[in-house]
Order: sequence, then structure tokens, then C-alpha cells
Amino acid sequence: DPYAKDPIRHSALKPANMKPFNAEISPALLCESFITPNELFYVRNHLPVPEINPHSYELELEVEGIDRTAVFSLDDLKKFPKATITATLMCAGNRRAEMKKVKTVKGLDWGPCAIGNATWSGVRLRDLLKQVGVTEDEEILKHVHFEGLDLDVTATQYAASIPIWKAVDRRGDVILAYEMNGVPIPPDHGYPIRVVVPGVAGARNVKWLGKIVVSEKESTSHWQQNDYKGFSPSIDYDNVDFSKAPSIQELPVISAICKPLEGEVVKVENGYINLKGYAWSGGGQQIIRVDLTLDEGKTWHIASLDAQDTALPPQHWAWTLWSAKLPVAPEFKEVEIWCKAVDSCYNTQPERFENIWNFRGVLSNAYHRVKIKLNQ
Ligand code: MTE
Ligand code: MO
Repeated sequence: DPYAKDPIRHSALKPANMKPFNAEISPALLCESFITPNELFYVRNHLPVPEINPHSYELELEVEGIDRTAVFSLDDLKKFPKATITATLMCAGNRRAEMKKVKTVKGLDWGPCAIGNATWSGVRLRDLLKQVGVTEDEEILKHVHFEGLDLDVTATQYAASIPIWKAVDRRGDVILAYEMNGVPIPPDHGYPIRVVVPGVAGARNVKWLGKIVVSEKESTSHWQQNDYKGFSPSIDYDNVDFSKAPSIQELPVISAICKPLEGEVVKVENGYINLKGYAWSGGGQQIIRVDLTLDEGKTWHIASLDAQDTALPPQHWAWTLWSAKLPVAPEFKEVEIWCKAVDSCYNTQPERFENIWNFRGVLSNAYHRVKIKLNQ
């Protein structure tokens, strides 16, 4: 069993799959803290967790076409200036289960908690690249590949790539992290080094990083070319041409109601119900507003944004936690809550899943709807 040595996980992580391990916590627990505790952070592994000896660990850095390969030990990496960012990481398949209700999709049944927010510390990728002569002025090499040390049965490693501007830009904030929330990155999240590409789909944030390649071309990995891409609702497995869509990088704006839960019986207090949730946008955009309605959009309420990072767009990498206290009419026995967020580019979420359905169930960011029963 290649998974026999996988780490022991917290019992609050509810698995969608065991081997490889994929799990999320409950929404109520998720919105409890601005910083998601490491042991409660969602896990999305495609392969077994590799065992890596920190003493013999090496990170290779190759620049294609030119003889500029460098190798760094963990100690070498720690000699670079230490950078820290607070960034939300989200799987491109977060909230897939809701899209699946429209029509089935292929992919893990994620609820709204394939997302977490952490403080990451490590080396700036930009600093490392500068050392091998790759800077903002680079003209020929257009992509930076990341290869994990986790292997599939054919000994192919998990890999992905990002466009070079994100890697070399002063405001890109791409970090080769050795710490997550102040401690060494836990095995499930990429020990000893994971690249954090803030604002970009989880899939590009390669864990157990073994090699970086600066290249003229995108990564040819399965996960870059034939997965993690968005398509029209008219496309399915029988007519898809993966080369026709770009790989997902920056994620669109999303939000979710974490409290109350679908189907919950909610006690009405003096005519009001209390709500809590999160909102986030990719590309370093900030959440500027969260709108809520209890009557399918006839009247809207504005949530209060309770916890937010101070960083300005386009470097606002962390999510926003929000809350609201909404009035309900005394005769109501049930109510459906709708939620949507607006980011600093004034982008917002689509109303329904029908029109954004895609056969892989990614970018599943329609209004979040929660139907509850009222106890009054
Ligand atoms: N990196 C490696 N090496 N192997 C993986 O399976 N999964 C990716 C990404 N990086 C993956 C990986 C995906 S799809 C996501 S959503 C995030 O890691 C999940 O990160 P987490 O498990 O730390 O939450
Ligand atoms: Mo993912």
C-alpha cells in the first residue's frame, strides 16, 4: 500500500477520499478563525505523501536552454531573506458538489470548505530566480514549472506551472514556503518546501517541491494540460479538446455561508437570524462587499466584513470573514438565504450554476444558497 506511511489526520477533517487523502472540515468550524489552523486546513493530495529527509533534501533550479542549474539545500534556502504573507489557498474544485446538482460532473465532491487561510513564510521565488539571472526583463522564457516529489505508479511526479510574470514581479509574492502559520509545513501540506502562488488556483501551489524549471513552454503535466481547465456547458468528455482552454491560474470571486447550514433549524432571536461566512477573490483582489438576500433578490442586505487583511490590491491575498444579522418576517417557517461577494475590480458571482456548469466542476462560484427552517 503506497499510502501506508501517510500522516495521521485530525478527526475534524472529513474525507471525500482516503487514498489519496482529500478532506475538508465543516463550514461552522472553518469560519471560526481568520487563520485556519494547520491541522484543520483542507487536504488535496493526488498521490501518496512522500517521505522527505530534510537533511538530504535538495531543490533543483534549472533554466532551460542555458547552463544555469543551481541546487539548494534547506539551509541554503533559509539563508535568503525571509518573507511572510497571509494568503488563502483554494482548490479550483471548491463547492463542486453544488454544481453537480445541476448535472453530474467528474471530480471530488467538495463542499464549500476546500479553502483555508494561512500565514506562509519562506524565500521569495523572485530572489532565487535573480540568483540564476532570471529577472523581470526576461523575454524568452515565459513559464516557471514546479515539480513535486510525490510520484504516481509510473514514477511521474505531480507538476504544474505559472506564467513567468507572476514569479518575477515585485508584487507577485510567490514564496517557497518552509513555514505554515509559524511552524514547519506539515507533511500533508508539502514538507519541507511548498510553493505558495497567492491568488492562484491551489493546483499550481505545488507541495513537496523538488524542482523548478524556467521554460519557454508551459508544464506538460497532466494537471496543467488535461485537468484544471474551464469549459462551456456544451462541452463534455466526448467532445472536449483540452488544448482549447487555458489552464486555470487566478481564481474568480467566491463566497459561502458557513452558518447556518443547509436544512438547519434556526432559532429566531427578536425577529433576527445570525449568519456567518467567508468571501475571497483571486489575483490579489480584495472583497469590498458581501450581499445577502432572503427573498430571491427583491431586497438585499449588506454583511459586515469582520476580518480582513490590511494589504492592498493587487496584493490582497487573504480571504474576508463576514457576518450579518437579518430580519425575518414572523410568519416565515422557512427561508432561503442567498449570498454573493463583490471584489475590488467590481467583479461578482454568477447567479446560477446552470450557466457556468462545466464537466470537471471547477470554478464553481455561483451565489451560495442555503435553505433553513425557522424556529419562531
Ligand atoms: N502538490 C503536489 N505535489 N501534489 C498534489 O497532489 N495538489 C494540488 C496542490 N499542490 C497537489 C499539490 C491541489 S489540486 C491543491 S487544491 C492544493 O495543493 C491543496 O493544498 P493543501 O492540501 O495544502 O490544502
Ligand atoms: Mo485542487
